[in-house]
Amino acid sequence: MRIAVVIPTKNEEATIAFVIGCATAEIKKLGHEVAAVIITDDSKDRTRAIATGLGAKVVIGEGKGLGFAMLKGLKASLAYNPDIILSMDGDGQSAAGEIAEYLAPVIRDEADMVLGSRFKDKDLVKYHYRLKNRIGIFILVRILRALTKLPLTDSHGGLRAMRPEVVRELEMIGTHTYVQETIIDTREKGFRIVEIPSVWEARQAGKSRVVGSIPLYVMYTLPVLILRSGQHIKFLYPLGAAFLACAAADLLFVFANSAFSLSQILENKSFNTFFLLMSFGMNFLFFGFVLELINSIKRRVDKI
Ligand SMILES: Nc1nc2c(ncn2[C@@H]2O[C@H](COP(=O)(O)OP(=O)(O)OP(=O)(O)O)[C@@H](O)[C@H]2O)c(=O)[nH]1
Ligand SMILES: [Mg+2]
Repeated sequence: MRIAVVIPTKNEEATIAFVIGCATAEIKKLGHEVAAVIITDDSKDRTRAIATGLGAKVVIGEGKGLGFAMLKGLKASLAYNPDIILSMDGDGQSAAGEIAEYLAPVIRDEADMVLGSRFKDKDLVKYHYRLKNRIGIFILVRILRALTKLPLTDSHGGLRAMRPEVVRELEMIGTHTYVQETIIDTREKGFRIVEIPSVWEARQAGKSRVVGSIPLYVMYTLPVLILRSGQHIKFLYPLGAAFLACAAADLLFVFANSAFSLSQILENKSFNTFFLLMSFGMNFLFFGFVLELINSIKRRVDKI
């Protein structure tokens, strides 16, 4: 089989040679051909130079987030006509020795995408995993379970295997939502997803590039997750309509209490509340409308 490996990197000069070396050696040891190693890169250090020297193709990530970079890298891997595409973090946290276990469900035709879970068995995380990360994963997993109806136990495993069909059809809305949107999109399109237990080593060097700031991460991911859940239709429109109805009621109240005299209406304090309620109502409706517009564009792109 021909296996392509796509590795996202942001300043991983300390580990990239090790990661490329381990992945290619493992794939060859299993009797497969390495179709290509692709670095989807947003680095200011020597990561690109090192990867190029080792024969990897470098796809520039353009600094628009991991999601954008990965989508570009995965699509680029299709040019090498691989039978299976692996994605693997560039910081050495994923164990290349597990590659066979990721390929197996695809080769046995039991899965189209194989995800790794660091929480499916005990003691898979080999270092002190911070509480704030655990809480974040706990929340994200619950959201993903609700959206996909899959019994997932992790959202952020660093190693994945995918059929090229999955990658060919993959489209994402967000630029920072690679881990979540790939699962949601793959599931929506009817592909089979399997989760296997997977070891998670400590970062070999540097520090986390993805979750630098939790508020920023939430800002990037929350609208995309609301959009993909369809909750904007369920909640934003009714919420907007409810606020507008309250605004209308408030206005009637103001009119009735001011004997329909313009000067008294303007002096009535409840008149300010009317503007507040109306502004909330319009904002909820507008946000819902924009999200639905993005959703309909995505559906059209998916069809194409
Ligand atoms: N091209 C590109 N790669 C990125 C970006 N952000 C992170 N990466 C890479 O994506 C991989 C995962 O990022 P990490 O920061 O290690 O995320 P994490 O593993 O969830 O966090 P830690 O457990 O703290 O390492 C690493 O190989 C990063 O170099 C980005 O914006 N662009
Ligand atoms: Mg990492």
